[in-house]
Amino acid sequence: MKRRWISLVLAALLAVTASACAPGTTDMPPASSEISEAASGVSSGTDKNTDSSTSGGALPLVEPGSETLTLLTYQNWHASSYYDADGGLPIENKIEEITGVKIEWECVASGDYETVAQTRLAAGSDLPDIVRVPKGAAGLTTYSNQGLFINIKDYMNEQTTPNLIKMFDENPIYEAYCVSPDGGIYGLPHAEYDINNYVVMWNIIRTDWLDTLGLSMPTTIDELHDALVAFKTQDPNGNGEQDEIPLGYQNENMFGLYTMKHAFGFNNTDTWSIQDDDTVQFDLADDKFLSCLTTLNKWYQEGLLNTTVDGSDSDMLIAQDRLGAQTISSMDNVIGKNDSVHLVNEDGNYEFIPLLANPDYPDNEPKLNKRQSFHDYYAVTVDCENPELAVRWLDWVYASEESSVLRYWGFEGDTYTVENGKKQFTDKVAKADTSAIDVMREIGGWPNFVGNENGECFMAMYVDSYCEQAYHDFKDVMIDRVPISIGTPEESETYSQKWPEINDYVKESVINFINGNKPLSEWEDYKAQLQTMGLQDIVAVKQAWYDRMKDIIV
Ligand SMILES: [Ca+2]
Repeated sequence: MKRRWISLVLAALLAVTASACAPGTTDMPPASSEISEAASGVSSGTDKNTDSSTSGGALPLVEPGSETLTLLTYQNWHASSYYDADGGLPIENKIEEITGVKIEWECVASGDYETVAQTRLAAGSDLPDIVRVPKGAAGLTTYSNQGLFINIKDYMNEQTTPNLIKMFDENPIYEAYCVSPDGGIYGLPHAEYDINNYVVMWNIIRTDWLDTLGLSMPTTIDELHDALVAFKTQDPNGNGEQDEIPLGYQNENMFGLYTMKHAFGFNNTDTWSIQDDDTVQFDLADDKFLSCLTTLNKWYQEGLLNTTVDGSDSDMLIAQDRLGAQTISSMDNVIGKNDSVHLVNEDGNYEFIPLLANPDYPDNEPKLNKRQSFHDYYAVTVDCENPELAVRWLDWVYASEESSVLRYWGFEGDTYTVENGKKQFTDKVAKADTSAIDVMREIGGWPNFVGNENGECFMAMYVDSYCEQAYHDFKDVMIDRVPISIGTPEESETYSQKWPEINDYVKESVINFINGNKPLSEWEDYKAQLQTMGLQDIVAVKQAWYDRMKDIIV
C-alpha cells in the first residue's frame, strides 16, 4: 500500500516537473504579474472603438471576428487541455474576445516542434502569420536573414505598440533581447525574466540530518565536506546501515557539480562569467577551476559523491531517505522533494545550501546565477497579410498589463481575488489536488505562446511555503547569466558550428576529472584541446553579444 502511494506521489511529482518545464530552461515553471486592476478592455471588450489602422492601443483591435491570425506554437503543457481544442480554452477565448482577433491554432507537441517548425520554415511558403521560431536566438538569426520574418520595428510606434514601447522604457533588457545586430526586431522572446528574479535554483541539503548529527548549516566548502563525511559515516537516517549517499545530482547530472566553483574564487555559479573589466570568460577553462576539480575528485575518492553520473537514481534515493545533498534544484521542486521524503520520514527536510566561503579565497563574494531568462522567439512571417494587426496583437498579448493579469492570474472572482490592491489565488487554484500552475494551464493560463512570466504571480502560488524563505535568503545575491542573444549571421554560424561540440567535450571532461577517468594531470591538455576546438571564437561571440546588449541597456 505504502509503495503504491509513493509511486503515485512520484508520478505526480514527475508530472508537475514535466508540466512546469520549458525546453531550453532547467527544471522550473514560469509565472507572472504585477498589474493594475484598471484593465481597460478586460471587462468590456466590445464597447471601444476600433479602426485597425489608427486606433493603436484601443480595444478590440478590430471589428470582432473580422480578422483571423494563424499561430504555430507548442501545445499546452497541460496533459489534456489543448489550445486547439474544440471551443478553445477560457483564457484564449477571452483574448479573442478582448482583441477581436480570431486565432487559428497550429499546435505541435514540444518534442516534435523543432522538426515541424523547421520543415514549415524551410518550405518558405504558406507560412503561419505568427510562429514560435525553432532553435532560439540562432534560429531567429537564420530565418530573419533568409527574409522570412517582418521587421516588427517598422510597425512600432505609440499608436500601434504602446505596450511594447512602455515595456522597453521600463525594462530595457527586453529591448536588448529583441534587437538584432542590424537594428531590426524580428521576434519577441519568450521571457522568464521577471519570474527568474524570484526563482532560486541551487544546491540543497538535508537540514534534519545536520540537526541529527549536531551540525550547523555549512558556510564554507570545508564545512560542507565535513557534513558529507558525517552523512556517509554516522547513519543520519538511523536504520543502522551505511546506506546514505552524501551528495547526488539533479539538473545537469554529475556535471552540475561545477557549481561548486563559486567556492574557488569565481564570482558566480554559472559556467560563464563577466569579469570586473567587463570581459566575458569561460570559467571552466580557468586554472582556478582545477582547484575545484581537485577537491571534487578527492570527494569522489572518499565516497561522498553519487557514482550514478546521470543522477537518474536521485528521486529514488530521496524517496528512500538516503540522499544527503543534491546539486541544482529549483525551489518549487525542493517542496516536491520534501513531500517525497515525508512519506518515509516526517522530519525529512531539504533546504538550499548558502553560497560557500573558502579561506583560500578570502575576498571572494560569489553571486548565484538565475535561470536563463529569455529563449525562443515569436515572429511575424512575411506571408502574414496583415502584419500590422499581427504586431498589434503581439503588443497587447505579450506586453500589456491586462493580458498579463488574464494569462497568469486568470479571472477575478474565479481564480483570483483582489484585496487592498493585492491579488491572491482562490482555493480553486491554491488548494487544488494538482499544482496551482496545472490548474491555470487547464484554462489556458501560463501559456507557452508569447510568454512573459511575472514573478509576483508565481510567488502567490507558493504563499507560506519554503519558496518564500528561499527567495528572501537569496534575492540579494542573484545575478543574470551571460546572455545568449541574437547574433550576426557570422556569430550565429560560429556559435552553432563550434559550441555544441565544445560543450559536450567540457561536460565529459569535467565528469571524468571528478570520477578519476581522466587524470587531473591532463588539465593543460584539456585547455589546449578547447583552444583547438575554437573556444576563443566562442568567447569572442559571447563578448560581442554582451557588449551590444550592454549598449542597449545602459
Ligand atoms: Ca543509514
